[in-house]
Parts: sequence; C-alpha cells; structure tokens
Amino acid sequence: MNQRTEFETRSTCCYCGVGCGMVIRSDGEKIISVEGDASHPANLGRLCTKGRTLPLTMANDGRALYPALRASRDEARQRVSWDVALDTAVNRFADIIEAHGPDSVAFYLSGQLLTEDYYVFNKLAKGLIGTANIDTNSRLCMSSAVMGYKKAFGADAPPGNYEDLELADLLIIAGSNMAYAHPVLFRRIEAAKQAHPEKRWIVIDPRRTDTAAMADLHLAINPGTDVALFNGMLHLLLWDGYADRRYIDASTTGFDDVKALVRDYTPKLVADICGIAEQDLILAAKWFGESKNVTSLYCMGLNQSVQGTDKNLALINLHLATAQIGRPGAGPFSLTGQPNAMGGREVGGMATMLAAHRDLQNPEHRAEMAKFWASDVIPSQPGLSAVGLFDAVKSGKVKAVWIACTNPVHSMPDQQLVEAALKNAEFVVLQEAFTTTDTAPFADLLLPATSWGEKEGSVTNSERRISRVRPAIAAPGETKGDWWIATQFAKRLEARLSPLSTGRFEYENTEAIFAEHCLTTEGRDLDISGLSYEILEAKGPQLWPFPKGATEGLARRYTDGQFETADGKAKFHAVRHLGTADKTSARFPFHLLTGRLRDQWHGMSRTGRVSQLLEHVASAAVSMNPSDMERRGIKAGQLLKVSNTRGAILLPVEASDELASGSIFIPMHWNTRFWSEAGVNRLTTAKVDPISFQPELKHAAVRVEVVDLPWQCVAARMGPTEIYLDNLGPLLKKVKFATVTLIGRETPAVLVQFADEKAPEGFIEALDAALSLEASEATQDYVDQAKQIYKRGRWENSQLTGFRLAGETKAAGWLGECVKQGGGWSWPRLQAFAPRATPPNGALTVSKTICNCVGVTDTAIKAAIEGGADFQTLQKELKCGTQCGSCVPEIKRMFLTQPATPVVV
Ligand SMILES: Nc1nc2c(c(=O)[nH]1)N[C@H]1C(S)=C(S)[C@@H](COP(=O)(O)OP(=O)(O)OC[C@H]3O[C@@H](n4cnc5c(=O)[nH]c(N)nc54)[C@H](O)[C@@H]3O)O[C@H]1N2
Ligand SMILES: Nc1nc2c(c(=O)[nH]1)N[C@H]1C(S)=C(S)[C@@H](COP(=O)(O)OP(=O)(O)OC[C@H]3O[C@@H](n4cnc5c(=O)[nH]c(N)nc54)[C@H](O)[C@@H]3O)O[C@H]1N2
Ligand code: SF4
Ligand SMILES: [Mo]
Repeated sequence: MNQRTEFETRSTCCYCGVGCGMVIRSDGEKIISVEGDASHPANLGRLCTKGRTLPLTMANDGRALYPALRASRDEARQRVSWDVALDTAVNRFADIIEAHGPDSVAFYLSGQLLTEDYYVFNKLAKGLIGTANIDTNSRLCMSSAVMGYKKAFGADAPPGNYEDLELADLLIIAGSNMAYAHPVLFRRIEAAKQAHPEKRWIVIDPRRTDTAAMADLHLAINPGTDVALFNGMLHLLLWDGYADRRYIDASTTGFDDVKALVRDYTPKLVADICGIAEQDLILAAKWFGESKNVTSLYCMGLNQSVQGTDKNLALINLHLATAQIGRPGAGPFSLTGQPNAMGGREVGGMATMLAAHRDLQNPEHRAEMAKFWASDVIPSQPGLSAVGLFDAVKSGKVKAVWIACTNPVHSMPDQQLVEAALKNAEFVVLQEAFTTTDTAPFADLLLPATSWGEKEGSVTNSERRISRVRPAIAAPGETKGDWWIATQFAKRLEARLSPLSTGRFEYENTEAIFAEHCLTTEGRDLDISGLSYEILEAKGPQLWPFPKGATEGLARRYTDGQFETADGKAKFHAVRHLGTADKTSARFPFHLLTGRLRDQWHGMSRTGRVSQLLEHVASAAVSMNPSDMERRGIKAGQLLKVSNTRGAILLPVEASDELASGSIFIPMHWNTRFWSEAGVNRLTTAKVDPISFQPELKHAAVRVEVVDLPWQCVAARMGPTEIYLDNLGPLLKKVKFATVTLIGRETPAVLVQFADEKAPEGFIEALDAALSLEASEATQDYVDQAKQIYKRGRWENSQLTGFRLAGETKAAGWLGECVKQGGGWSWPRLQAFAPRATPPNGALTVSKTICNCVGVTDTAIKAAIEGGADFQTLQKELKCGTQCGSCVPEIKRMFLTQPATPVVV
C-alpha cells in the first residue's frame, strides 16, 4: 500500500490585509494543498484566487536559496556561508557607522514582514545603532491612513471590525477596488447585501471598477478630488440638519472651523471640481444623512496622494459630524493592503514612530523604550522616510542600505531615482525569498529568507486581529527566517559596537520576541499585554487591545465617545481641496491612474510563477476610453508610447469604458521579467504628502503617441518556465518592445512577443537558444529569406510544444492557444506556417479564463448567457463563481453587456 502521512498546519495567507486563515496540507516535505480555515473569523473558510494557488508557487526554481556576496560591482555574486555573509554585513555597517555616524546607514523594510521580524529590526536600528532611518513600503501604502487616524482620534488603527462592514446600512467605498484587492472581504459584504438588498453602496473611484459596477451609486470623480467631494457632502449634511450637535459638543473639537470652511463647498462648485452630476452629490449626502449606520472603507485611492492625509481627514469629518462612529456598523475603516501593515505600525517599525504607537519626539516615550531596550541611543527625531531615504542614498548621505521583503526598484515612484540611489550606495543588502526581482541585481549581499509555508510568527490584519503564521514544511536550501537573520546580524553588530552591553538580542524563537513586544504595549492604546502564543494557540486569532486579564479582544473602540487625544475628544480638521501634484496640460493631457489586477501581487515575484494567475490578464497593456481612441485615431492593440518629463514606456492599448474620457490606466505589477519596460513607476512622481510623506503613486500627467514597430516575432515553449524567463531576460532588453506571459494549466509554457523596427542582429538564434527551440528532429521550419520570414514549430508526440514566428505572426493567436490547451495537433504540420489567423477547420476557440478555480472561459459563459441562462444556472451548470467567488462581479457584468436572447413564446 502506498501510505502517505499528511500533516495539517494552520497558518495565514501571505498576500492581502484581509488576513485569511488557511489550513495547509503537506506530506512533511512538500505542500500538497491549501484550504480556507473555516474557524478563522476573517474568512470563515473562504480564499480568493491568489490564496488558493499558493501551493503552485513553492518550487525552488527562482528561489534565493543561499547567501551570496559580490566583492565588487563588476562581479557576479558568489555563494558564501551564513557566517561570512553576516560578518561581512556587520563589518561593512560598523565601519560606515564608526566613520560617518549612525545616520549613514538605513533600513527599508516591508508590511509583509511578520511582527517578530519587524520588532527585531526596529530595536536594532533605533535601540542598538541609534538611527531612525528605518522606513518601510508602508510609507507607500498606509502612512496617510495612520496620520488621518492619529490626527483625528489621537491613535492609529480602525475603530471597528469586519462585522461592521456587514452591519452597515450604507457602505462608502472610496478609492478602493475591494473586488480585486480584498476579495474575501468583498464576498462578505456582497453576501450581506444579498441578504438585505435595501443596504446601499456608494463607490467613489474615477474608474468603473468591478467594485464600482456593483454600487447603487458610483461617483466617478476626477482624480484627486476626494477632499472637495467630502467637503461638499458635509456642506449638504449640515444644511439638511443631519449634524449630531450633541455628539459634536460632547466628543469633538474643531467643528466650527470645518463648518465655516465647507460653507464654500457648494453643490454646484463641488460637482464641477469632481466632474459629477450635482444630483448624484446630493443623493450621496442624503443617503449618508438618512442611513442608520454608515461605514466608510478606503484604500489607496485616498492614501496615495499628495493630499492623502487630508482625504482621510475630510472623510472622518463626515463620520464625526453625524456621530457615525463607535457603534456596530458605523465608522471610518481603512483597509490595509499588506498582510502585516498593521503589525509594522504596532511595533513602530517606521522612521516616524517608536514601539507600541509611541512617538520618537516624546521624551517620556523614549525613556520608556530606553528602559525596555537597555539603550541610551534612541533617536529623538524622525528618520528618513521612503522617498527621502532613497534620495539620501543617492546623494551619498546614507551609504549602506538594508532592504528586506520589498522590491523598491519596482514599487517606488520615479524608479530612476531608486536605481540611481542603489548604484551609488556603498553597500546594499537584500533579504529576499526570490532572486528574480528588479531590486536583486543591485544587491551586494543577498540573504535568502524563508517565506510563506516555511516561516513562523504573527501578523495583524485590517481589523486589528492577530493571527499566527506557522511553517508547514522545512526551510528550503539555507534559507532562514527574517527574524533569525535580523537577530544574528544584531548580535554580531552589538558585540562590535557596544561590547559592554551584549545580550539584548538573545531570542531563542519568535515566541520570545512576541512576548517582549507584548510587554512594550502595556498601558498603551493597543495594549496586548494579555496575549501570548499560548493564548493564540488555545483561542485562535484575537482582536486588539487584549490587556492583561482580558478574555477576548475589543470589538470596537471609541464606543463611549472618548478618544486617545489629550482632552479625550476627536478632532475635526478643516482641509481644503488642492488636487493632484501633476496637473494635466496641453503637453500632458491625460491622467494616468495606476492600481491592481485581480490575480497579481505587486512585483509578481510569487504570483508571476503561476500560469493560472496570468489567465485573467496576460500581459502589460494601457486601458483607454474608446472615445479618446476614436478621436485620436488609435486602434485597439496598437503600441502606445506613454510619457512625461520623467520617462516613457511602450505598451499596447485596449479600449475600456471603465475609464472616463481623459484618463488612462496601467496596472502597477508589470516589471522587467515580463516586459521590455521597468514598470509604470517610470512615470509616477516622487512628490509626497507633507504630513504622511506618502508619495502620489496613483496619478501622473502623461501624453500618448502611437508607435509603429513593423518587425514582429512571437514564440511559445512548454517546459521549465522559470528557467525560460531567466533566459529571456537579456532578450527583452534588446528590442524596443516585448511582453512575456505564462500559459497552460497541465503543462505550463511561456509565450513571448517582440516588436522593433527590424530584427536585431542574431536575435532569432538567441531566442531559439533561450527557449530550447534549436533545430532538431522535433522541429520543422519555414523560411522566406526575401521577406525575412523565419518560422519554426516543434512537435512532440503529435503535440505542438513550441513555436517561433518571426517576420509574420498572424497565426500566433491560435498556435498559442494550441500550446496553452495542450491537446493533440490534428493538422498537417505545414498548416502552422500559413499566414492565417484561425486554425484550418476553425475548431479551436480562443478565449479568456474568467473563473480561475474551475477554469471556465468567457466563451463558455457567453454561450450560456446567450442560451438564456441566469446567474444561478451558470453556477449550477458551469460551476463558475462557486469556489472563491473572485469572478462573480465580472460574470454579473457580462449579463449587462450580453443580453440574454429573449425567449419567444
Ligand atoms: N490582487 C491584489 N490585491 C491586493 C494587492 C495586490 O497587489 N494585488 N496589494 C495589496 C495592497 S499592499 C494594497 S495597498 C491594496 C490596495 O487596494 P486598493 O487601493 O483597493 O487598490 P488599487 O487598485 O491600488 O487602487 C484602488 C482604486 O483607487 C482608484 N483611484 C485612483 N485615483 C483616485 C482618486 O483620486 N480618488 C479615488 N477615490 N480613487 C482613486 C483607482 O482607480 C483604483 O481603482 O491591495 C492589497 N490587495
Ligand atoms: N504605481 C504604483 N506603485 C505602487 C503602488 C501603486 O498602487 N501604484 N502601490 C504601492 C503599495 S501600496 C505597496 S504596498 C508597494 C508594494 O511594493 P513591494 O513591497 O515592492 O511589493 P512586493 O512585490 O510584494 O515585494 C515584496 C518582496 O518580498 C519578497 N518576499 C516574499 N516573502 C518574503 C519573506 O518571507 N521574506 C523576505 N525577506 N522577502 C519575501 C517577495 O519576493 C517580493 O519581492 O508598492 C507600491 N507601489
Ligand atoms: S483575500 Fe485572498 S489574498 Fe487576501 S488574505 Fe484572503 S486569500 Fe489571501
Ligand atoms: Mo500596499
């Protein structure tokens, strides 16, 4: 009998801030499957496409498995031992600190680190080295929300929890595409609305996203006009008598200034600024005023703006004025993006904070932490925050930088700045799980980290709920937990920098770190002194605060109208509309918007390994309103150069009526592994919000021009996709335009297309070598020297396993579909070389997968809708939308564009 032991491990998803609990099944060595944890309060058993496909990301190809070091910039990194790696890092850092002071080094971390990892790094920077130059990608993400909460309520973090989203009568969803970015939470509010159709949703987003398409009212505002909108709504609420004077008097200050300010924000003016109908504004205010419980959900559309903090505050004003806070179903709820954005804030792991929501500039707070950390070097001033940090590396003020669990060369605004900075740095350490990121080439020392399924610790999700992350399998290669790497470095650095006071980093495991972190929170707003691994083990994930003696966490804060400010009152803030940093002009007439796709995660180091996740959207494209295309004579599929003073990128255009005229959209994910360009951040601005220091990643002013590149080449190949992607890297740089994607479920393959003025010298040979498409018994060629057409097919066991079409590529679509579907080849081989866009007998349909879990295509869904099926029938017969539900909004939208054939009786 073939008996296999299966282990079950409870852990948490490593992607978004919903924080879904998972049960991981493994055989001890390999992860076999994952399932949503039905007992986890965040997801109650559900998972989205990204969470469900995590086991498919676990292969060792492309993983950073060993420490690697290079002696100089011209050399390749060589494998070294952990001892050599850590000692080198300590010597380089200590030499620089001794010569130039503690602020000559910096750490750039991530909201994807676990709380324990984060805690050690923060203690190491502020408590041992004595620098506050420790910032994280949360600066690009949550810092405006943090400042909004702190300024209004005196303390960070949302007042409510996920149940409030379901209890609300009105949901305001502002600058958030939850359907893509927080799918499982979106499933929960969808279900709540289905059960109570009288519940209302207002979605505020310049684009008609899948989230907006399901709203009762979609306010497609002009980019960057949220402050005007919220002020306009408050104007109407006050005018119509919806203000709660008792609450305002008892629990807030600053109302009169705001009242005076919003007097100017008349409906007509606001409708003009926002580019919406006055009636819609009036309706939005009316619904806000008359609803019993209002919850506002918001994300990057508010935060990533030079007015990010103001946008948060203007929205919070609405809640304070109407007392929509501190009750079930009521309150402003910032959705966190990364799995541990909250944990990072709790340990104070950023340049502007100290541990446990303390402030660096507060002497009492510093004294408390000095005691905890036995440290006399805690800085009294904030350090450099993300953009400023890389600026300082560029100028040479900061000489060594330690990057962990983030890919700044891709994700920071104005990419050129970060590249220039890292080129100029004396020493760059990168702590990564994969070798394939755009930051990896800049690392002098690469430290291999364990990742999801392998690492241990805890995270806090959007609703302040702390969950355990547990390893299901052993660490591959010589990878180590991030906490371990930070601790080992700290111990050695301590011995060198302060040999008289060693022993502050003697942690045996993550549990010991968590226990120390809990102690630092005692008496603070986020008090978790009553929490431990033991309790999390026994009782499952817990909300904070959870003080000593508590039996459960606090569901809602500020229920008594008391806030964390000095006088206990919440603060109104009178904030004016200023708009975006980049203004559109005759030279740069388009608003470029950036954001997320449903099935990709940031720089794609993990999601880009799974062909299923590239089925929904295969490769880089810019979306544009059809009327703008028509006016400019642009056709779908043409290449556009999108540019401004910072840079230029080339990509195909697709028509989308999700965009208003005058706006275009490019997803943030695409990078040099999948594209000839470095990413949309070539074009974004490094301008930041003056309060939160968060950059305006959501918007840039650009122009577009059609570019015609006559030489085309398309190739596909089944096989080891990570290796093929590695091989293709240099080729993507040799042409003006290229995109790569993964196709195929059973046997994954790469599909790559190139375009240029003419074929670069030796290109076709190099491409064949990169994809193992060299001439052999399995291949057949078609060559037309005169026309410069070079075609090759590769067949194994009467299956098309690869092809390369150069000079003429009409058949690429259906040949690609053959490789993707992996079925038998039923034509004479030479048919592959005919310049025809469809297969000889038309039997092969080219379609797009909509439901990823079951693998249902748009063709199948359209056919069923045409056949008169309703949504429930689709679910029953095709099974689409029955698993994770991520595709439900899109399927529902297909009913609108695809009216069912009327039944004639
Ligand atoms: N699939 C997927 N999910 C993710 C992630 C991922 O990479 N992929 N990342 C996670 C992370 S870290 C984060 S921070 C979240 C982000 O989650 P979201 O913020 O929901 O996602 P985005 O697509 O970045 O931006 C949301 C919307 O803001 C809109 N927007 C742009 N400008 C404005 C404006 O001026 N005002 C308003 N009101 N809206 C505007 C955009 O059109 C976009 O639809 O997602 C998390 N979840
Ligand atoms: N234009 C534009 N730019 C944006 C945004 C946008 O909306 N528009 N959004 C911004 C936002 S909100 C965010 S949060 C950032 C995200 O930007 P990044 O932080 O750069 O995104 P990731 O690709 O998630 O980077 C995380 C890295 O950590 C690695 N990793 C995974 N697991 C582990 C681990 O356990 N340990 C270690 N050490 N490494 C690991 C991954 O391989 C990956 O390379 O992007 C920002 N940039
Ligand atoms: S919603 Fe999806 S990506 Fe987010 S935590 Fe849950 S499974 Fe992971
Ligand atoms: Mo984020």
